[in-house]
Amino acid sequence: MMNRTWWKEAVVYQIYPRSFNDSNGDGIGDLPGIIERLDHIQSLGVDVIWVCPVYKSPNDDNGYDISDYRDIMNEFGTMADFDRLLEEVHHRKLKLVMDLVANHSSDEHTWFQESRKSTDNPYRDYYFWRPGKNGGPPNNWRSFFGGSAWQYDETTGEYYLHLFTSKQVDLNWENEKVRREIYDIMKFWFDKGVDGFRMDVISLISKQLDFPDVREQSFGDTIREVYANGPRIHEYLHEMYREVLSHYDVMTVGEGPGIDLKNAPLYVREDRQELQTVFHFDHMFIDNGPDGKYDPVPYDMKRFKEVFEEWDARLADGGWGSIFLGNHDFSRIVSRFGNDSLYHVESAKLLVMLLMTMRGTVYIYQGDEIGMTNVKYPSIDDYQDVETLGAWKEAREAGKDPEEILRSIHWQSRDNARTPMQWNTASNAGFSSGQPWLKVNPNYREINVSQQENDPASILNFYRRMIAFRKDHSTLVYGDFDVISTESPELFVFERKDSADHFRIYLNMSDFEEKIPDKPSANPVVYNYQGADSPTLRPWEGRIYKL
Ligand code: ISL
Ligand code: CA
Repeated sequence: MMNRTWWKEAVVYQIYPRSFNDSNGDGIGDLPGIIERLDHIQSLGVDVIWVCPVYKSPNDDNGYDISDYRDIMNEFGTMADFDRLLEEVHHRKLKLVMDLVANHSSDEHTWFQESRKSTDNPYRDYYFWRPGKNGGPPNNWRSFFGGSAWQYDETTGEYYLHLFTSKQVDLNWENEKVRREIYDIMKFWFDKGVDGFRMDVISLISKQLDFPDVREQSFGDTIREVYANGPRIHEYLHEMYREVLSHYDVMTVGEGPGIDLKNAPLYVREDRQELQTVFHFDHMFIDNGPDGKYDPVPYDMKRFKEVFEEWDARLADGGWGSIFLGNHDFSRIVSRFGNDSLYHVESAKLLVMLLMTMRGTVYIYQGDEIGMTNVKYPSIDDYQDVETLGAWKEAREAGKDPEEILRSIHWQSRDNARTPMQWNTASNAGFSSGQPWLKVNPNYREINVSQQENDPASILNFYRRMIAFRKDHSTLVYGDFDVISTESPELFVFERKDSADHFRIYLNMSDFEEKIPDKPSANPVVYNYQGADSPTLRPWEGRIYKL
């Protein structure tokens, strides 16, 4: 019998603060803006809010480059605003989870400002400094965002390591003082009453200290084999648990490039006392081609189903899964996994049926509750995301056709998920009275919260119903998950069952009709079309039967 906890049962709503709601007209979402919209979040029936980084930051990567872990980003407000947010969230019986970015700090953090001064500075060893080799960097490691992972620094004539941008400097966890600093920061926020952390690229914190050159292989393999899952990772996570986490009733979810089926239990099995859950990306990288994310190949739905099946089985006896289809780093779910033109409403509803019937803690990302879609900016100049701009630069240098690169950016850019939240039909979608930092998606006139609010058939109201349905049936949280094999790759059929209930879920993830194999005689209890007694599933039709 699985032990039951609040964080296993939680439905989490993820906020990207910069794009959520701007309260003062400077074009940037902020903390008072979030407070203004808490009623909306509460109305969904979710339990937890996860906010992407809100700490002081020069915003080279929108807050994932922190210059002061105990202060709030100027554009987002003040610590008083944060305290009020936390209070308002708790007042509504919701919980607040923050983003802990501890693999790297900003180069503008005082630790790094000190560290770069001299080779014998007390902070030198907070980061990885190495001499160059043969007139170049210490090894051939590439950054996630393109180019070398090493930056030369003139003051001392050495290079420092940065797996992301050169303003995101990798912290040296080998140094016990660094680990203490991070643990103290965690305690600072827990003592304020914060309810947990999503831990950014936590799989990367332990480095291979001999910094071996990587061989010719895909970047994904390099991450898994060289950058992630380093020699001391589990020692550090266990120490963090002992020193900090074990003293609080909080939730933890480690973000993990390079976390795979094989090593995941080492991170999350309860007896290991490390993390409660992780985000893996096996279903998110299926369409990456040989040259990675910006070289996409068609999505393989057979593989998609397998990933959910394998991961559930792997974590069934020890550990706990995370269920998500998108976040601030990926395309919009209805554009990527659904059909955002012909079957916009149907497929958006089907996707929330999928999310709310899987085993694991469920995450929904801002805007998905109204079916926000990808954006197609006409020019590269409209894009802001460092990953997108890095991919553009590399592809241009490799001589690729600009039109072709732009097409893959339309499909894959992280900015797809970062366009301002579409609240209503007012200018800038009601997000801001000023010029938004990133252009709004022009489809806000058709897709927005206020238009869906009072339409009982809207995506928004279907999200509310689906979330409530999950909350009413603990079988959907804890029950066994069994995939039923089908001939059609696009037909996803599975059952959830325990002693209380037995559900069979049919999801037609295609633009075509599908015959329902083994159709139950009773009527479905949830469905996303009007009327659901036909023997075939219409395009993107989903049905939940109680057996
Ligand atoms: O975004 C990705 C794929 O497009 C991932 O490879 C991503 O870069 C990786 O999962 C790490 O993401 C996290 O850390 C980054 C930050 O840019 C992302 O926003 C964050 O989610 C560096 O802090
Ligand atoms: Ca603002």
